[in-house]
Amino acid sequence: MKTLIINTLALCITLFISCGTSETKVTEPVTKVKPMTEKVWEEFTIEALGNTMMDMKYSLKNISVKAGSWVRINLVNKGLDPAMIHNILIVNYNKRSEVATAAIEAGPNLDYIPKSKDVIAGSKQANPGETVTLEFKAPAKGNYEFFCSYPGHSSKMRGYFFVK
Ligand SMILES: [Cu+2]
Repeated sequence: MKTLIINTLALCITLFISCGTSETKVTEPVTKVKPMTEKVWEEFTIEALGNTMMDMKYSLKNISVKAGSWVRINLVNKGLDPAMIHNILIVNYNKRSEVATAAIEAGPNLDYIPKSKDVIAGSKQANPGETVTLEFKAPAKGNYEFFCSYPGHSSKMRGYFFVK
């Protein structure tokens, strides 16, 4: 019995040592992996203003970012009326109306973000007083549009997004 215990102990020690050795071998290539390049962020804060379908608007009309950057948009809903629910979608140029129509079908469960190749990015909905943040990698150089896809808002709440 004693021999068995000693043998087991010896085995454990052997395993421990061999494990230790193989571990150092494994870690070596990991240290050679290049560190990830830092993301360059361009940050914007857009206020959603107004309390009626007539006067609602974004505080920004144009957004311009550098190609290759990451974009962070903070959408601050300054509305007080419970009907003032907003989001923000970035879409391909000239596709605003088309995406706005598809957004109604997508509905609130999808935050009015239709599954479409013309949608670059879309935020969650912000209720009055709330802020939502949208983060995405800037698409290829070119002109894009942004708008609120909450039903009935797309013609009043919109602007242009440029990647330069
Ligand atoms: Cu809206």
